[in-house]
This record gives sequence, structure tokens and C-alpha cells, in this order.
Amino acid sequence: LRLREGDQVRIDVVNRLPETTTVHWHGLILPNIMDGPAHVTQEPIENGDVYHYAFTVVQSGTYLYHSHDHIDRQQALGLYGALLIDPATPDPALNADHEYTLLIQEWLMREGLTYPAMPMDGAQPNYFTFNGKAFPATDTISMKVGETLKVRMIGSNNGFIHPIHIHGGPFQVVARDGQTLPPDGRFMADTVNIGPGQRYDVIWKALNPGKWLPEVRFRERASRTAPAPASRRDRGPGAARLKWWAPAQASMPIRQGGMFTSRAATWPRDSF
Ligand SMILES: [Cu+2]
Repeated sequence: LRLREGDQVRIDVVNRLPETTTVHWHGLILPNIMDGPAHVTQEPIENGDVYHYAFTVVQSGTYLYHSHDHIDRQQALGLYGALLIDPATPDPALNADHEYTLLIQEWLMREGLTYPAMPMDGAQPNYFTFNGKAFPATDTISMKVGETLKVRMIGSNNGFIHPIHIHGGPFQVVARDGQTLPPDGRFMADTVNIGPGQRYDVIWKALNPGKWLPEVRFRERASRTAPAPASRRDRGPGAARLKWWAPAQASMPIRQGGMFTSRAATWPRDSF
């Protein structure tokens, strides 16, 4: 979803799931009744019913929305999305030539099927996706040397911290959890740790031609989880890899795997 600061929005959520649901707007300042937790601020939306979420957008930056009913299953099967809010007065220093939003998710893969993962024994993730895809099915972003790319990294469904590293040179961290950092608070780095629900906006500059990977560093954890089947191994632990190439054309491929491929994961993709 893309909104603008100052917008008055109304989002009608129609529940076409075979069970109840709600939607939470993570990080937004809004009336309590619009916040989403089932049985806490609202009764859950029954199958076939509609709930009108309405609020005025008073912030800008990178946020997310997700199911807030049966979360362990619904959010873990992909019922979430990016919520990007453009500022009423854009700051040219925060603009980039290209933009990419990266939603991180962990899965548990067993015998070729993906299931919701949890940070507990027997359910730990061993398969990782960016925007629902594993390398090499992830996107590629083509850039020219000298161009900049703004990446919004979102911890949309993870129980662990994901260190996201971009090859080819440092990026500038310009926002965290939707909050734009003041100019003297912005800093250079080449890795940021994305915890559950966290967001980082970074601006990366293509300094040299080539194929530059953004990826998740997961080796330690990989060694503690069951190996994926051999044919899938290179999409398993450590596979959360974007690809971005920077030839005289720079580009950016994006790496991760397996959504809605399992019997456990059968929600229609357009449920929201
Ligand atoms: Cu929240």
C-alpha cells in the first residue's frame, strides 16, 4: 500500500478466508479501534464480512500491515504487506534513482513443502524468502554506475534477527522503523540487523560495474537446523539473497524461496 502523509484513508477489508481475521497497521498512529488486534480492540471479521479501517495518515516512512488474528498461521503464511507513506514535503536528500522494498520471511521446509516457522525447537526456519521468492527467482535491479538505490528492508515475518548485507560498498542508513534520521544521525554501514517488525531504509550507490548481491547472512543458524533436501540446499540456509548487478549497467538480483507451495499454505494470494 502506498499512502501520502495527510491522506484520510478508508480501507475496507473483506474477509474471504475460511476463518476470522483482522488487519494491524504496524507503527501507525491511529485511533485504538483501528489498530486491529482481534478480541482486543475489535471483534474479528467473520468470513464474508467487511471491516472499515479509517484514519488520517500523520506519519511518513516505511511501515507494514499484517493479519492480527491467528497470527502464527495467517501472518506466517504471507498475510502481510508493505505500507509506504510518502512525506507531504519530500526531502531531496532521501531520494534515490531507484527504489526497492524487501519483505523478509522465514519458513520451515520439510520434504519440499514450506510451513510457518517459529523460534522454537523443531519449528526453526531453514528457508528464507525476499518478497516471497528465493534466489534465483528473486528480482534483479539494473542500475548504472553512479546511480543510487533506496532499499526499504522490512522484518515482515521473522522470529529471528536477519543481518542484511549488501556487497559492493557501504550504504547510508537514512531511516529506522519509519522514522527519518536527522541528517547528523544518518550513518554509513554495509550490514543492518533486521529484527521482527523492524524497518530500515538505506541508500546504496553503485560504485563499480558488476553483479552485487544483497543477502542474509545465516550460516550459524543454518548449521543448527536440519539441512534442506539436497536439490534445494542452495535455496535453504543462507539463501536469502538478492541479486543486484552493476555492469556499466548495475543491477541487483534479490534472493529467497518457496511461498504458497505447500499444502499447509493454501490461502488465496488476493485474500486482502
Ligand atoms: Cu504493530
